[in-house]
Amino acid sequence: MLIAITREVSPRLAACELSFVEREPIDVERALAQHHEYQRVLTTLGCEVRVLDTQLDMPDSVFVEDVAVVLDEVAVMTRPGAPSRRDEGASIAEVLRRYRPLRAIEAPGTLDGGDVLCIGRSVYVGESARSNATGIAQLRAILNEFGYTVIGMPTHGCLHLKSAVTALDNETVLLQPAWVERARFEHYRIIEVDTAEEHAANVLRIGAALVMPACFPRTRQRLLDAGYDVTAVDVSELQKAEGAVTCCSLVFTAA
Ligand code: CIR
Repeated sequence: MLIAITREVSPRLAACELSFVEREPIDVERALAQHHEYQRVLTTLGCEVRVLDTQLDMPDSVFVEDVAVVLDEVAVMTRPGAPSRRDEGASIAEVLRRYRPLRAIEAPGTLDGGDVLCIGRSVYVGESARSNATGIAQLRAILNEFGYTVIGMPTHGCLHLKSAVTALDNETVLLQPAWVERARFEHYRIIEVDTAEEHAANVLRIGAALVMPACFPRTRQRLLDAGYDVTAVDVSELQKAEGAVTCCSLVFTAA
Protein backbone atom coordinates (compact mmCIF):
# COMPACT_ATOMS: atom_id res chain seq x y z
CA MET A 1 0.00 0.00 0.00
CA LEU A 2 1.20 3.54 -0.82
CA ILE A 3 0.50 6.19 1.79
CA ALA A 4 0.71 9.93 1.08
CA ILE A 5 0.76 12.29 4.04
CA THR A 6 -0.48 15.76 3.20
CA ARG A 7 -1.62 18.76 5.20
CA GLU A 8 -4.37 21.26 4.48
CA VAL A 9 -3.19 24.68 3.30
CA SER A 10 -2.81 27.24 6.09
CA PRO A 11 -5.01 30.32 5.69
CA ARG A 12 -1.78 32.25 6.36
CA LEU A 13 0.02 30.77 3.32
CA ALA A 14 0.70 34.27 1.99
CA ALA A 15 3.06 34.84 4.95
CA CYS A 16 5.29 31.98 3.74
CA GLU A 17 9.07 32.00 3.59
CA LEU A 18 10.47 33.07 0.20
CA SER A 19 14.08 32.86 -0.98
CA PHE A 20 14.41 32.91 -4.75
CA VAL A 21 10.98 34.04 -5.96
CA GLU A 22 9.42 37.50 -5.64
CA ARG A 23 6.47 37.85 -3.29
CA GLU A 24 3.18 38.25 -5.13
CA PRO A 25 -0.42 38.01 -3.96
CA ILE A 26 -1.58 34.45 -3.24
CA ASP A 27 -5.24 33.47 -3.63
CA VAL A 28 -5.58 31.10 -0.66
CA GLU A 29 -9.01 29.80 -1.72
CA ARG A 30 -7.52 28.86 -5.05
CA ALA A 31 -4.50 27.30 -3.34
CA LEU A 32 -6.90 25.15 -1.31
CA ALA A 33 -8.76 24.03 -4.42
CA GLN A 34 -5.51 23.24 -6.25
CA HIS A 35 -4.25 21.31 -3.26
CA HIS A 36 -7.47 19.28 -3.16
CA GLU A 37 -7.05 18.44 -6.83
CA TYR A 38 -3.41 17.44 -6.16
CA GLN A 39 -4.63 15.06 -3.44
CA ARG A 40 -7.29 13.67 -5.76
CA VAL A 41 -4.59 12.92 -8.35
CA LEU A 42 -2.52 11.10 -5.71
CA THR A 43 -5.59 8.99 -4.90
CA THR A 44 -6.14 8.25 -8.58
CA LEU A 45 -2.54 7.05 -8.81
CA GLY A 46 -3.10 4.58 -5.98
CA CYS A 47 -2.15 6.47 -2.82
CA GLU A 48 -4.13 6.37 0.36
CA VAL A 49 -4.00 10.05 1.28
CA ARG A 50 -3.83 10.93 5.00
CA VAL A 51 -4.68 14.59 5.33
CA LEU A 52 -3.48 16.29 8.51
CA ASP A 53 -5.29 19.26 10.00
CA THR A 54 -4.35 22.78 9.06
CA GLN A 55 -1.72 24.42 11.23
CA LEU A 56 -3.20 27.90 11.28
CA ASP A 57 -0.14 29.71 12.57
CA MET A 58 2.39 27.89 10.36
CA PRO A 59 2.19 29.44 6.88
CA ASP A 60 4.43 26.86 5.16
CA SER A 61 3.01 23.76 6.82
CA VAL A 62 1.38 22.46 3.61
CA PHE A 63 4.93 21.66 2.44
CA VAL A 64 5.18 18.47 4.47
CA GLU A 65 8.10 17.08 2.48
CA ASP A 66 10.55 19.33 4.26
CA VAL A 67 10.02 17.99 7.78
CA ALA A 68 10.82 14.31 7.23
CA VAL A 69 12.74 11.89 5.03
CA VAL A 70 10.96 8.55 4.76
CA LEU A 71 12.86 5.53 3.46
CA ASP A 72 11.84 1.86 3.51
CA GLU A 73 13.71 1.13 6.75
CA VAL A 74 13.58 4.39 8.72
CA ALA A 75 12.10 7.88 8.86
CA VAL A 76 14.30 10.84 9.79
CA MET A 77 12.63 13.92 11.24
CA THR A 78 14.51 16.91 9.90
CA ARG A 79 15.34 20.21 11.54
CA PRO A 80 14.24 22.69 8.85
CA GLY A 81 16.65 25.45 7.92
CA ALA A 82 14.00 28.16 8.31
CA PRO A 83 13.40 28.70 12.07
CA SER A 84 9.73 29.54 11.35
CA ARG A 85 9.23 25.93 10.16
CA ARG A 86 10.73 24.02 13.10
CA ASP A 87 7.40 23.18 14.79
CA GLU A 88 5.76 21.71 11.70
CA GLY A 89 7.20 18.24 12.24
CA ALA A 90 5.76 17.20 15.61
CA SER A 91 2.34 16.10 14.34
CA ILE A 92 3.92 14.34 11.36
CA ALA A 93 6.26 12.39 13.63
CA GLU A 94 3.15 11.09 15.43
CA VAL A 95 1.88 9.60 12.16
CA LEU A 96 5.23 8.35 10.89
CA ARG A 97 6.08 6.50 14.10
CA ARG A 98 3.26 4.05 13.28
CA TYR A 99 5.12 2.99 10.15
CA ARG A 100 8.86 3.44 10.67
CA PRO A 101 11.46 3.66 13.42
CA LEU A 102 12.13 7.36 13.85
CA ARG A 103 15.45 9.21 13.99
CA ALA A 104 16.01 12.96 14.10
CA ILE A 105 18.42 15.65 12.98
CA GLU A 106 19.59 17.59 16.04
CA ALA A 107 20.78 21.19 16.54
CA PRO A 108 22.95 22.73 15.21
CA GLY A 109 22.22 20.55 12.20
CA THR A 110 19.64 21.76 9.68
CA LEU A 111 18.07 19.78 6.87
CA ASP A 112 15.05 20.29 4.60
CA GLY A 113 13.45 17.22 3.03
CA GLY A 114 13.30 19.16 -0.24
CA ASP A 115 17.07 18.79 -0.38
CA VAL A 116 16.98 15.00 -0.17
CA LEU A 117 16.79 13.02 -3.40
CA CYS A 118 16.84 9.26 -3.01
CA ILE A 119 17.59 7.10 -6.06
CA GLY A 120 17.97 3.45 -5.13
CA ARG A 121 20.58 3.27 -2.35
CA SER A 122 22.06 6.69 -3.23
CA VAL A 123 20.82 9.69 -1.28
CA TYR A 124 21.81 13.07 -2.76
CA VAL A 125 21.53 16.01 -0.37
CA GLY A 126 21.56 19.64 -1.44
CA GLU A 127 24.18 21.80 0.21
CA SER A 128 21.68 24.65 0.17
CA ALA A 129 20.95 27.57 2.46
CA ARG A 130 18.50 25.26 4.28
CA SER A 131 20.66 22.15 4.81
CA ASN A 132 24.01 22.65 6.53
CA ALA A 133 27.08 20.43 6.73
CA THR A 134 26.21 19.23 10.24
CA GLY A 135 22.70 18.21 9.19
CA ILE A 136 24.04 16.37 6.16
CA ALA A 137 26.69 14.60 8.28
CA GLN A 138 23.99 13.51 10.75
CA LEU A 139 21.84 12.17 7.93
CA ARG A 140 24.87 10.31 6.56
CA ALA A 141 25.56 8.68 9.92
CA ILE A 142 21.92 7.58 10.28
CA LEU A 143 21.51 6.26 6.75
CA ASN A 144 24.89 4.53 6.49
CA GLU A 145 23.55 2.16 9.11
CA PHE A 146 20.84 1.10 6.67
CA GLY A 147 23.19 0.70 3.69
CA TYR A 148 22.58 4.04 1.96
CA THR A 149 25.33 6.29 0.58
CA VAL A 150 24.78 9.99 1.27
CA ILE A 151 26.29 12.37 -1.29
CA GLY A 152 26.40 16.15 -0.70
CA MET A 153 25.48 18.18 -3.76
CA PRO A 154 26.08 21.93 -4.19
CA THR A 155 23.10 23.92 -5.51
CA HIS A 156 23.02 27.52 -6.67
CA GLY A 157 20.14 29.83 -7.53
CA CYS A 158 17.35 27.62 -6.20
CA LEU A 159 15.75 26.74 -2.88
CA HIS A 160 16.37 22.99 -2.70
CA LEU A 161 18.19 20.22 -4.55
CA LYS A 162 14.81 18.88 -5.73
CA SER A 163 14.09 22.28 -7.31
CA ALA A 164 17.03 21.42 -9.60
CA VAL A 165 16.82 17.66 -10.10
CA THR A 166 14.39 14.81 -9.46
CA ALA A 167 14.34 11.15 -10.47
CA LEU A 168 11.97 9.87 -13.15
CA ASP A 169 12.95 6.26 -12.42
CA ASN A 170 16.05 4.68 -10.91
CA GLU A 171 18.07 5.26 -14.09
CA THR A 172 16.88 8.70 -15.22
CA VAL A 173 16.85 12.23 -13.80
CA LEU A 174 15.12 15.43 -14.89
CA LEU A 175 17.58 18.26 -14.38
CA GLN A 176 17.93 22.06 -14.52
CA PRO A 177 21.62 22.53 -15.43
CA ALA A 178 21.65 26.17 -14.24
CA TRP A 179 21.10 25.11 -10.63
CA VAL A 180 23.06 21.89 -10.17
CA GLU A 181 26.12 20.53 -11.92
CA ARG A 182 25.04 18.19 -14.70
CA ALA A 183 28.31 16.25 -14.57
CA ARG A 184 27.50 15.06 -11.04
CA PHE A 185 24.55 13.07 -12.46
CA GLU A 186 26.16 11.76 -15.61
CA HIS A 187 25.95 8.14 -14.51
CA TYR A 188 22.17 8.53 -15.00
CA ARG A 189 20.28 9.17 -18.21
CA ILE A 190 19.64 12.93 -18.07
CA ILE A 191 16.63 14.77 -19.46
CA GLU A 192 17.00 18.54 -19.16
CA VAL A 193 14.10 20.90 -18.55
CA ASP A 194 13.11 23.09 -21.48
CA THR A 195 15.09 26.35 -21.27
CA ALA A 196 11.85 28.38 -21.20
CA GLU A 197 10.66 26.47 -18.09
CA GLU A 198 13.14 27.29 -15.35
CA HIS A 199 11.28 25.59 -12.48
CA ALA A 200 10.21 22.41 -14.32
CA ALA A 201 12.64 19.92 -12.75
CA ASN A 202 10.47 19.16 -9.72
CA VAL A 203 8.46 16.07 -10.62
CA LEU A 204 6.78 13.70 -8.18
CA ARG A 205 7.18 9.99 -8.82
CA ILE A 206 4.28 7.74 -7.73
CA GLY A 207 5.16 4.18 -8.74
CA ALA A 208 5.78 4.38 -12.48
CA ALA A 209 3.69 7.54 -12.89
CA LEU A 210 4.86 11.15 -12.72
CA VAL A 211 3.05 14.25 -11.48
CA MET A 212 4.20 17.71 -12.53
CA PRO A 213 2.93 21.29 -12.58
CA ALA A 214 0.62 22.14 -15.49
CA CYS A 215 2.57 25.27 -16.41
CA PHE A 216 5.49 23.38 -17.97
CA PRO A 217 4.04 21.90 -21.21
CA ARG A 218 7.35 21.81 -23.08
CA THR A 219 9.15 19.79 -20.44
CA ARG A 220 6.04 17.62 -20.05
CA GLN A 221 6.22 16.88 -23.80
CA ARG A 222 9.85 15.78 -23.38
CA LEU A 223 8.76 13.32 -20.72
CA LEU A 224 5.83 12.07 -22.81
CA ASP A 225 8.18 11.64 -25.78
CA ALA A 226 10.48 9.60 -23.54
CA GLY A 227 7.55 7.30 -22.75
CA TYR A 228 6.58 8.46 -19.26
CA ASP A 229 3.04 8.56 -17.92
CA VAL A 230 2.65 12.19 -16.80
CA THR A 231 -0.25 13.85 -14.98
CA ALA A 232 -0.26 17.64 -14.89
CA VAL A 233 -1.74 19.53 -11.94
CA ASP A 234 -2.28 23.26 -11.63
CA VAL A 235 -0.37 24.36 -8.51
CA SER A 236 0.13 28.02 -9.45
CA GLU A 237 -0.74 29.41 -6.00
CA LEU A 238 1.57 26.94 -4.25
CA GLN A 239 4.34 27.88 -6.69
CA LYS A 240 3.98 31.50 -5.58
CA ALA A 241 4.91 30.21 -2.11
CA GLU A 242 8.02 28.61 -3.69
CA GLY A 243 6.50 25.16 -3.54
CA ALA A 244 5.88 22.64 -6.31
CA VAL A 245 4.72 19.02 -6.42
CA THR A 246 7.16 16.95 -4.36
CA CYS A 247 6.91 19.31 -1.40
CA CYS A 248 3.19 18.78 -0.76
CA SER A 249 3.35 15.11 0.24
CA LEU A 250 5.36 12.42 1.96
CA VAL A 251 4.80 9.24 -0.01
CA PHE A 252 5.92 5.84 1.25
CA THR A 253 4.96 2.19 1.21
CA ALA A 254 3.31 0.49 4.16
CA ALA A 255 2.42 -3.13 4.74
C1 CIR B 1 9.82 27.60 2.17
O1 CIR B 1 10.50 28.55 1.75
O2 CIR B 1 10.23 26.85 3.06
C2 CIR B 1 8.44 27.40 1.58
N1 CIR B 1 7.87 28.67 1.24
C3 CIR B 1 8.50 26.53 0.35
C4 CIR B 1 8.98 25.13 0.66
C5 CIR B 1 8.92 24.26 -0.54
N2 CIR B 1 9.43 22.98 -0.22
C6 CIR B 1 9.89 22.11 -1.09
O3 CIR B 1 9.91 22.37 -2.28
N3 CIR B 1 10.34 20.96 -0.63
